[in-house]
Amino acid sequence: MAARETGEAPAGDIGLYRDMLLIRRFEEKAGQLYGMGLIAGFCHLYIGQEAVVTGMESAARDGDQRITSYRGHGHALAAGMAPAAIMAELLGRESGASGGKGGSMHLFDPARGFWGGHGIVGAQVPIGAGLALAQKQRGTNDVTFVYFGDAAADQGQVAETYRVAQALALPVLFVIENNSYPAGGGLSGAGPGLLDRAKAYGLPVQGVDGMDVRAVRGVAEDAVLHVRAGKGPYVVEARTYRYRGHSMADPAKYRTRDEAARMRESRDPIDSLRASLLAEGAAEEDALRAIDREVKEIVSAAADAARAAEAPGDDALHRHVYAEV
Ligand SMILES: Cc1ncc(C[n+]2csc(CCOP(=O)(O)OP(=O)(O)O)c2C)c(N)n1
Ligand SMILES: [Mg+2]
Repeated sequence: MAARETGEAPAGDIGLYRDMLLIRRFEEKAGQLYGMGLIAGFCHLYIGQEAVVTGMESAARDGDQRITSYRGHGHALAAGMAPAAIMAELLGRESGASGGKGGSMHLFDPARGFWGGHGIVGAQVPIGAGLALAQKQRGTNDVTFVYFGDAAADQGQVAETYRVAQALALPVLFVIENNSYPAGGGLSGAGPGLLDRAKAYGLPVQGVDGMDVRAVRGVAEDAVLHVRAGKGPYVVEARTYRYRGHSMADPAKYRTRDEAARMRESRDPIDSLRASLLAEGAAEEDALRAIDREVKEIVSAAADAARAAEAPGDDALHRHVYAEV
């Protein structure tokens, strides 16, 4: 986990619980603000998938880099970006992570190794390999985490990136977040399995239950060990599920309401961990309630600050157009 602006999370499994809950509450609030007309443009929520980025990031350290798709609020939070800076960006405010000019799909924070937020499906995959190439050339042992969806995994540029990453032994960890759905359609995944395709290029692969944060952490630790040791790329496929539509504009008519409700009731990553922690005596109900309250306060404060903040002024139009030298 990179240095964070939300205070240190508790260590171990309780930290995983807090990190997932922060993403869940943040996304619920973003959904509300979108419904109130305060967020313009696209907004893709990560609700249901929290265990993937939380488990993966638990194996990261300072200096590691990460890059993801447009469904990236949770990744930005897990990278340690301030919830207030992310929320302000969603609302197009000057205090936002990208100065209010990027919006939900274009969050960036190079100081925390967070390189977006990309709206072109799959584009982050070769860019991520480029980040890893830079790390290798600098002689660090840092890892680049590259997150992408099941539909993105169908793209030719992903196959090309596997090939180059393997040939150059790049320090890159590819994480396929298989939430079973491409945008507004049915199940993806025709043809060879997503991991078989990577195996064909000689990359080591591992599948994992993406609704079980402890399982994801275990696989992340093995994968990071491999990549950090200079042995080249690694691919993880986390099988997960998104509860909401593809974006806020998607009523998700291609599946029954029951399907999402069943998943939420039986497989929810946060409820499952909460139940395990209590059953194992690893946490007290009161302590978990205190975390719930703390997280809610962080998210409410971020939303209040974003609503009160200013939009960028006209002068901002001319900034960030050309590199300043
Ligand atoms: C190159 C490109 N093609 C099509 C689109 C439209 N589009 C946006 S999201 C999406 C589906 C991506 O699904 P997946 O990779 O599974 O990621 P998820 O949204 O499920 O996280 C599509 C086709 C796009 N943004 N870019
Ligand atoms: Mg998908």
